[in-house]
Amino acid sequence: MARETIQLNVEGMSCQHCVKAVKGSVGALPGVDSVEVSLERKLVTVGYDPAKVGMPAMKSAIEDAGYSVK
Ligand SMILES: [Cu+2]
Repeated sequence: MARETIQLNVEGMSCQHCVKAVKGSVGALPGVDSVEVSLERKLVTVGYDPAKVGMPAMKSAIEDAGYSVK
């Protein structure tokens, strides 16, 4: 299966709870196989299968968790 990574700039994450919330909601999307979060850089790095999931679904998952994607 093809795998790609994308980096999203996410505003509003401040602690480990936020990291868990973002990892949980993005990680629950079908096709996502890894989620890394850097609080300092406000960066979420997602490994995914582009045949199954795309950036719009990731953006909504992050927004549903209460954060915003720039
Ligand atoms: Cu938090």
